[in-house]
Formats: sequence, structure tokens, C-alpha cells
Amino acid sequence: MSERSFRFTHAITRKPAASITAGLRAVDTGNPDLALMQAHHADYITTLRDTGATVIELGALEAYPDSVFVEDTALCLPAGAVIMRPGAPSRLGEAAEMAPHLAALYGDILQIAGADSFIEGGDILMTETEILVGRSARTNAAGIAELAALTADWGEVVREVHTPPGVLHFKTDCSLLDSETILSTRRLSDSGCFAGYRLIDVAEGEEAAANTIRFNNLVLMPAGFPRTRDRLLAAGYALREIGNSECAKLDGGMSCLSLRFTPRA
Ligand code: CIR
Repeated sequence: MSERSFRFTHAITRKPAASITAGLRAVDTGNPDLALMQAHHADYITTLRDTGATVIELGALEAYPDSVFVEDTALCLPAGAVIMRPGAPSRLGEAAEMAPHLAALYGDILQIAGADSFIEGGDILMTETEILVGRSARTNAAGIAELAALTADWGEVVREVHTPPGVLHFKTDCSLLDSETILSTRRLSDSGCFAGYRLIDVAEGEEAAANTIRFNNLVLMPAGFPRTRDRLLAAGYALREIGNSECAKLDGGMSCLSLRFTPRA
């Protein structure tokens, strides 16, 4: 089986901007501390590099408070990259900022362009066999249909699923651990959307641990969720825990902080 969904040669990150204090959040639990976020971000990048990958660090964009969360701007597939159309109005311009960087790496890129189409990368989970896209407050049916149409020629199969109510993104509540295994909250997996996959539940009360990333040989998970950590260790994964207290104040986690890909040869 291929391992396209978790083996990558490259990642792109963007430095957090000082304007991060104006970042979007569902519930205000206080502003993130920029210095602590920078320290967590540096640890995250070092860990990605530890797997042997090349990490391209883009400069901070003060005009876009949420721009550290680069995942939402694009979907990187083996055959090419697709620039998203974020459903948060304050984030629309971030996608255009990412486009030239991916064009340089991939050659041609595609774009979600419909005026009524909205879709954010946080709602997209690529597996070995399909692309699951959760409808959410940020991602609508038109955006999902446009992604399906654009990527059909690449042989991709897009399946529309649902993000639980009140949850920001589909991947806020799940992540891929290997070719056949998904870590998920029960409130998401109870919908039945992962039939056919092996499932590991996050521990009850540790729902915020569901957003991890499998990146080459490592699983990066947010620090502070010992029962879920122990389940992943018992299942044999090589783990790194990364501080996420500041991104969590803005509903961000491990997947949001990077685009992970292997540029088309
Ligand atoms: C937002 O609300 O858009 C940001 N504060 C958090 C984005 C997190 N991104 C992600 O889960 N992919």
C-alpha cells in the first residue's frame, strides 16, 4: 500500500504574527502569548525536521492574524495543489498569499474559485484511498463539489461528511495515524463516517487531543493529554508532545500549523 497520506518530503509553516492576539476564536479564554507561541512553533518545526523533511518557513503576515494556521489555505495532493477559499472572511486573503509558494514547488496549481464556494483545509482529511471533507461553518457543499470536480482528473475520490456541530473543523476532532488508522473523538466517529478504518478513540475528556499529525515516522500531539498519549504509545506509535496552549486559545492545533506534501517530481 502507498503511504501518501503520511510520508512527506516537505512542509510549509508561517511564523506567527504579533497580530495573533486578534485571531479568531469560538470562545474567548484570553489572548495568546506570542513569545510562548513562538517557542512552541519552533519546537514543532524542529520535530518536523527531525523526520528528515525540508521545512519552508514563511514570514509573518501582520495583516492576517490567523495566518500561522497555514493548513487552511491549500490542499496538497500527490498530483498537485489546490488553493482553498476560506469561509472566514478575515482569512480569504491568506490563500492568495500561499499560492505563489505552492506554484513554485508544484508548477501549476488549481484554485477553488466559485463565489459561493467555501472550503478550508482543516475540514479535509486525506487518506490512502479517499479525501474526506467535513461540511462545517467554514466549508460548504459548493466548495466540496468544486474540490471534487477539480481533483477528479487526478483520480481522487472526495467524500462529503459532517463536522460535529460547534466544532470548528472536521480535523479538530480526528487525525490519520497510519494507512488504515484514525484517531477520533466519539462525537465524530459515532456518525459512522470512518466505517472500514481502524479507530482509536481519544480518552473521554481529552477531545482536544484528537488533532494530531502523523508526519513520516512520528506522531505529533498536543502536550497535556496523558490518557490519550498512553493509548497511542500502547498502539506502538513514536510520539512527540508539543506545547499547544497558545494555539488552543484560537482553536488551532497540530495539523493547522503546516502544509505537508511531496512536490510533484
Ligand atoms: C480560525 O478560527 O480560523 C483560527 N483561529 C484557527 C484555525 C485552525 N485551523 C485548523 O484547524 N486547520
